[in-house]
Amino acid sequence: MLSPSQGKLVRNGEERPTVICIEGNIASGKTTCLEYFSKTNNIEVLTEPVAKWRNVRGHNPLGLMYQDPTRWGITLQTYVQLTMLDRHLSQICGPVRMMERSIFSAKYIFVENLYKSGKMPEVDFAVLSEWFEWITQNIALPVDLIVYLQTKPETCYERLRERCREEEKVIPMEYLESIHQLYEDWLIKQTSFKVPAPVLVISADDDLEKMLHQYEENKERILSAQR
Ligand code: DGT
Repeated sequence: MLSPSQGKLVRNGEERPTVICIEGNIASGKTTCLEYFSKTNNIEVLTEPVAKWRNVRGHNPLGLMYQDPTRWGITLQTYVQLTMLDRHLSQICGPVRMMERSIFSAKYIFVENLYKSGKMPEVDFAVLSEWFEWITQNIALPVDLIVYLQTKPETCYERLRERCREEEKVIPMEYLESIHQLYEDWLIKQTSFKVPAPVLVISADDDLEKMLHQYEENKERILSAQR
């Protein structure tokens, strides 16, 4: 259905670009993966709108959420949902779009984690879920492939310590373990939520050089958006 040289998919007679989402735990190496592919011709790379989450009209909902998730979880997640929707719907410049995470992982991983860990009040979860369901039932958000960077939570913990992002200093190992488990249930066991596209799993515990080699090896498979 897709020719890598052309990149365009034809579905229901309609030609549209291919959309690939890079998923994985916090500090799993998504940015490195996106940087690698940004050097390839004809790929549009969209990173997560983290800068916006750290500064919306002078406020930092990401930092607030880490300080007091029960109070600020809904605030961050509402904004994450909006900014991810905006990313999904923005005009695609080129035959292939590669984006960091998705509106799906924001809900299935992060909202779910806040709720399951008892840090999000039920009413906040209900309102976010209503929004999410309305969006996904009324707006087409096509995804053709999910690339899951599978890491041990310990690897992410080490990388987090090294990069030292101010807001993330409070993240404990248990948080990364919960996010990891939610990702595994969603994308590997496929027992929790609907998976919107085929999943390509790349083991991402290795150092930078080996990871770049893996991306090189998987490039064609990824760009042809088939398992
Ligand atoms: P990378 O390149 O794999 O190291 O990716 P990062 O760590 O730069 O980017 P990422 O997506 O893991 O997350 C940036 C920060 O935003 C991190 O502290 C986790 C947080 N975050 C991302 N999405 C959500 C979300 O939907 N809800 C919550 N609560 N936090 C989120």
